[in-house]
Amino acid sequence: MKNEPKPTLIREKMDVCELDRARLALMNPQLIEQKKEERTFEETAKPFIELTMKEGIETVWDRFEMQQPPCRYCESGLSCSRCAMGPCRIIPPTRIRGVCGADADLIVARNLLDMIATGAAAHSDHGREIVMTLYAVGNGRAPDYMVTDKEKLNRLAAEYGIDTKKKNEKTVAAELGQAMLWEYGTLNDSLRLANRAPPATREIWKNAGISPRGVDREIVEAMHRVQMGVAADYANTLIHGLRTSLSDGWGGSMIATEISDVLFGTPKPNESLVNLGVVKKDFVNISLHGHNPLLSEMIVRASSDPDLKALAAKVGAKGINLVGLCCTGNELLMRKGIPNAGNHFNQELVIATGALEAMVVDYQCIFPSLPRTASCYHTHIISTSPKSKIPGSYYFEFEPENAYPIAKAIVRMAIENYPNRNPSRIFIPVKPVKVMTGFSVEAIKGALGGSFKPLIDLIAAGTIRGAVGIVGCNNPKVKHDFGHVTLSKELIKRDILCVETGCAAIASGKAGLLQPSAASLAGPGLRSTCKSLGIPPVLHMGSCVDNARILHLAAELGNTLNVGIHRLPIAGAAPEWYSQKAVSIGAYFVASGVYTVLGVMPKITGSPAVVSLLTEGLKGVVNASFAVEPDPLKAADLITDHIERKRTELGI
Ligand code: BF8
Repeated sequence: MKNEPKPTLIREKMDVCELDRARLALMNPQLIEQKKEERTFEETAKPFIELTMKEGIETVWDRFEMQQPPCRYCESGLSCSRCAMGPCRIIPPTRIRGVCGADADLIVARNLLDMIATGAAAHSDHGREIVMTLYAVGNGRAPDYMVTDKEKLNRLAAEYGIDTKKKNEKTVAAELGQAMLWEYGTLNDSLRLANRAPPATREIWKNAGISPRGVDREIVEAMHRVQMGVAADYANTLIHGLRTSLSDGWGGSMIATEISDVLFGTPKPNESLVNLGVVKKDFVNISLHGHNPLLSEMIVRASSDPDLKALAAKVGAKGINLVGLCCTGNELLMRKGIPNAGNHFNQELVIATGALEAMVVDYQCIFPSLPRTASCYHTHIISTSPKSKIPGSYYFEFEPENAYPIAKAIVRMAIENYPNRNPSRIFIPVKPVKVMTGFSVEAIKGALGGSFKPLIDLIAAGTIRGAVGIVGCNNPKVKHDFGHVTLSKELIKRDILCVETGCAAIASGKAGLLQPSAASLAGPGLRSTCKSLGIPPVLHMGSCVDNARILHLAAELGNTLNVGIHRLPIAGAAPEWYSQKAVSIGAYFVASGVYTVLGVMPKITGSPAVVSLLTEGLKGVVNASFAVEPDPLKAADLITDHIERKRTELGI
């Protein structure tokens, strides 16, 4: 304990709760009742939203209201502030070009490429940290980590052409780590894991000039292109967006997924609980929020440390209770069965339980205002990444070389905060919902008896009409969880299997769709299949980088049938997306041949040419396109029509 790492405070501790309360107009009970219904579709979130409104605790919905109305030029993608000659806005009939000469089409396309590159960078940099840890394991520099899935390590090594004979595990880990790190740069000029795609899909990429060459290479080239005076043609700009996104889906994200499995285990079906009711009244509660499993896996281990358990008892707690949030939560739910408190819009509400001693964050999708929220309670916000030092948080600099001592110090800090809670403010009026998760590609194959052929036979027979990947976030433009849950329910009713990740998967979990018993909500074919296999009609496939699992599954189906991914009766959907990462995901789904329906309009309406390229023109390039449909029932119709069309084309 003497040598345990100590946190630093990023700027000063926030104490702004009273200020925020004074600023937020207190609402009358009728308005609270109305807004509670408007803000979320999740019944178990409603009491917490009500509490925040009654107590004047600021949430994402309040900030969204403060930002209304939005700038309509920004909303349509027609504003540009990339260089110092601007900012510029396109306002016909007079302002039809920016100072640099870029027209509406180019401004919209550059903005979109920027979003794709940002999202691809986020996923891929996360992947880099994971693979650097594997490399460090191989070189004996990360003593707290180990290879958990040896079979996967060897399988991946074989994919990378590494001879594993007569080599020990550490050597293979180091060689595989190095081979993957090379793929981030420019030396290889191709991505090994992209070879998983069916030959017909790879041929399409080759013909379109979008075969991904290197993860960093495509992202850096994208940033080069958005520099003023480089990109000049909107279509040429967006085609590089597809290439960049492929380097994420078949590169950075796939590497993140596969090596996380190697280090922490490939998920297998398991049972757990979700929603805010997973916070336990008399326990030290720690939420693990963000995206990267490197630290959170260590915290899971530290929470079983006998000294820390004894300390928890000493402060009067019944134990240490870990709960996940967002995608770090998805990683832990899939592999370890750690209960999950919710998705993106549950992150502030979990603090309002009054029973959260610490929220530990790594990066991505973390509201920078969390310390403001926490200042209304005793909760510590603990940041851990040098990329995401949050003002008002306690900061431990996470390093894989020193992972376990850091994890222990964090858990200790949470335990020592337990006596500071105010028992009269503890508010956990909801019960958690059961979920079955852990459907990695390997687990799905295992459930099918070791081959994808039975699934293909079921699809060919029409028992299951097709499959849809539902992914992405929460966005205050959509009632929280409404898009995900409504679309999932409608599709399973139509015998369409849903595979889900990220916040979409958690939304389905909270709505009870990740239980085998939800098969009763499915159409007759999907229902009987789920019942005979003992699985839910909505399969949880993991976090957002785990959308690579969905690509891998599509590739397996295409390879089994010997067709390109674009010929399969499958689709993608992101009903409530907000993030740049989701733009990259949507782009690599489409570039891989998967028709994808968005529930929120991207900022592209200022250019009819860009809209037309994305919704129509791409069909001539990658045999797939985007659609935008905010109504989830109409989105279900679009998806069903697409799946039926693909079935007809396949002659099934
Ligand atoms: O990566 S689904 S809100 S938590 S971006 Fe974020 Fe969106 Fe959730 Fe995970 Ni993905």
